[in-house]
Amino acid sequence: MSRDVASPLSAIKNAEFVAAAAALGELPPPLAVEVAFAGRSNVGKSSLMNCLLSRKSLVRVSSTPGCTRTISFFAAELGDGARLTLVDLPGYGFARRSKAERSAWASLIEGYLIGRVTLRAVVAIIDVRRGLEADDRDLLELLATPPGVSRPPLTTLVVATKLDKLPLSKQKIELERVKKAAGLPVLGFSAETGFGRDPLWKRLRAAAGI
Ligand SMILES: Nc1nc2c(ncn2[C@@H]2O[C@H](COP(=O)(O)OP(=O)(O)OP(=O)(O)O)[C@@H](O)[C@H]2O)c(=O)[nH]1
Ligand SMILES: [Mg+2]
Repeated sequence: MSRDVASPLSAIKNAEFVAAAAALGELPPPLAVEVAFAGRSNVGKSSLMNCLLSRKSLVRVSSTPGCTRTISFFAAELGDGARLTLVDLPGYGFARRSKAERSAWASLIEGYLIGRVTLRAVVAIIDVRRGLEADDRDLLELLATPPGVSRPPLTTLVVATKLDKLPLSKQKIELERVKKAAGLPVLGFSAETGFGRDPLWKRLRAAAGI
């Protein structure tokens, strides 16, 4: 597995933190087109975003599950001047928190996904070694429900990450398994090696219309 060479369409001219919101009332005004990154705690959401943004640690990465507790917004300017906001969502399915805390999280994520007018795509991130789990199915179902606001159709991109953790001989088989379970195309990814970065940018740009 070799690192993809960044094309001008996925080169990053600038990337910066914009805002973090712990409640729906704290969301920044919906001014730029957004793509959001969702998945179970510790699946590798923040790492994948750093990889896309060609930054080591702009988005906070932690070995402690449930580290990302806010919705965080990052503005990116690409090689050709196109602009896109990347949104890091809190991880779901972290059992060690209280029920009340978990339901507050769920309503924050759901409120954002259903109500954000500038949202164009959601990357549903799956750990390729674990496959599609109940929480992931819930997310895919939520993404397929009509939004509460008027906006162009949302694109769901299923990405199976941590591909580097599987031997080459298993990668294709496991990707196929995730694809079958999700009923959607699946992109393989590794934040460790950068595998899948360019194809994902291509899909994100198409979904965002940039
Ligand atoms: N080998 C390998 N490790 C990864 C990859 N992506 C993430 N990790 C590791 O997995 C752990 C969790 O990564 P994060 O990016 O913080 O995951 P997250 O989904 O943002 O986690 P929360 O914000 O807590 O929900 C870290 O130790 C990362 O270094 C990958 O593609 N390959
Ligand atoms: Mg995170």
